[in-house]
Amino acid sequence: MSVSHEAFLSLLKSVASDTETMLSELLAQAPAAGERDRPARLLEAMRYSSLSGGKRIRPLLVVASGDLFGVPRRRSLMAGAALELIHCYSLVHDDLPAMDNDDMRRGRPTTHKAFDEATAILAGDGLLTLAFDVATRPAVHPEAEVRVTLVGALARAAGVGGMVGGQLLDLDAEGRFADGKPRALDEAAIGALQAMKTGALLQFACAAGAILGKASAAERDALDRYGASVGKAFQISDDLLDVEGDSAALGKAAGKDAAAGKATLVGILGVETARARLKGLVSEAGAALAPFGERAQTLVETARFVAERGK
Ligand code: GRG
Repeated sequence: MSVSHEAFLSLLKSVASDTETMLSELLAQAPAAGERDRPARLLEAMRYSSLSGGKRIRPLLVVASGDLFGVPRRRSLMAGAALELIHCYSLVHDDLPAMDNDDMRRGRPTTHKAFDEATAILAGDGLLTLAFDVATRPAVHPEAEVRVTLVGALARAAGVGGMVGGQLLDLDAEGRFADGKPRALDEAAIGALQAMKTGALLQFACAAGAILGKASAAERDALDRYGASVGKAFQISDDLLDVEGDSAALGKAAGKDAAAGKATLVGILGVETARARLKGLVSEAGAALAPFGERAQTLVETARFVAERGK
């Protein structure tokens, strides 16, 4: 194992643990100023959905990109926690019977199975809303203008033109709103759908470090290109896991994409070509980081980790 890979794993571990602590504090029983009460059942479902699990890749990307600009760790972690709340909400809603209808997530029953559907919907809503509360707090950045830029970017990544829009396109491709028959999408259409559904939040994670660090336009652009490549790599690697992984190791059902007739790049390209594409994306991600030189080693390792997590 290379030194940089060891350092990467240790950073991933510490970011995951700090994020866990921060999320647990944000989801404490005591209401925050301006809140009236935090109903116990809702809070319990929100904690269940966001604590004890998850690789915390998105917060890691915020920290690693923020580190390039000397962003204090606590600020990156707060922004990362806001992003993770949105990611966790998306998983809760994605698992619902009306969406992917999954029973297991992160090795245990999905939120609607552990509680009930109405509570799961509200827990997702609560996590999403809390994310924006957190992102506007001065602990993220003392300057309101920086926070406004961050919140705007987060909303656009998560909303109609990002993750939520991508989810709709995905369901549409499954034939959910028409005749029930999956629609064959070409490679470009799958890429566009995935860039919205999963890529947008990952790309935002990289942009967040640049926003908090007041990066130049050129630096921001380099991180955008890196984030886009990592987003694509993440999706291909996730699709490969669905094809090749076993459910116990995955912590959720495997083989669901093919069963649902989901349009994936692995389905179009085949496993071998998809693996080659993945390799190319890791190189592309590394090349985008050239302006940062050795300082970007953690981000280079992150791209590798994302691509290789199925192995
Ligand atoms: C329901 C609004 C709404 C959106 C759902 C992101 C998404 C859109 C659905 C998630 C379904 C899914 C499995 C997508 C593939 C990529 C993905 C987001 C995988 C899970 O992310 P990880 O691996 O999960 O980072 P952990 O558990 O480590 O946090």
